[in-house]
Amino acid sequence: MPKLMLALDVLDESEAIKISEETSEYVDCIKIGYPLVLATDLGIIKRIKEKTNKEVICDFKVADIPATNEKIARLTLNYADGIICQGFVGLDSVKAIINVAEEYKQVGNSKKVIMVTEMSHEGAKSFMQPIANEIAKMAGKLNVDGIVAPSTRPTRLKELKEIANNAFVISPGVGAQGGDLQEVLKVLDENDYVIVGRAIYLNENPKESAKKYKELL
Ligand code: O7E
Repeated sequence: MPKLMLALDVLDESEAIKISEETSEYVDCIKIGYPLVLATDLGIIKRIKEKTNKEVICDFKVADIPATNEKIARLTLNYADGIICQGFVGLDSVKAIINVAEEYKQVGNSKKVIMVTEMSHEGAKSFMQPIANEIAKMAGKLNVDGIVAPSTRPTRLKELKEIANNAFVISPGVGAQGGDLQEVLKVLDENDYVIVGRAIYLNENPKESAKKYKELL
């Protein structure tokens, strides 16, 4: 059974804390990205971790030259348990992030590097999909911890998971984006994560919604 990752894309700190505390019984990991960090500050990652005791992954989809990726990774991993980066920028840019994560590992602090292959929205078919298999191959070569692949396209999810076979998969698209959870469950295993955002945090009862997803998983 895959794990449940909450995409905490709300814009208000008290709401973020309330939802993450209410749902923490059913959520395995929390993903925090630009919406919440820009609405508050980077320290929100630490505050949510303290309130929930959950693993927090930071989703900045980092996509810059190696020197800049390194700076972003250093600042982010000071707070987060893992970082999400884009793979299309190439091997050297992703390697710069892996190097920072390895520095943390050397002092006994394990940090995950997760790389996007193909995104879940319609527009990803234009430019990302044609190169996504190559990006997934690079995930294997670089030995990243995880990849991001779409729940909106279970066939592609399966292909990308098979190509990057040493990496776990975190997969968005179930819930508000209409992905078919039953099809996704045929592909993912216990090392992987289903990401759910709006279907939980916009529900009038986020706790009940998180419980429902946890049970379905
Ligand atoms: O559609 P929702 O509300 O369930 O939220 C999905 C979350 O996953 C949201 O934070 C969005 O930014 C993110 N996401 C996608 O929806 N599609 C992708 O292809 C990639 C991501 C993402 O988070 O990438 C890193 C995991």
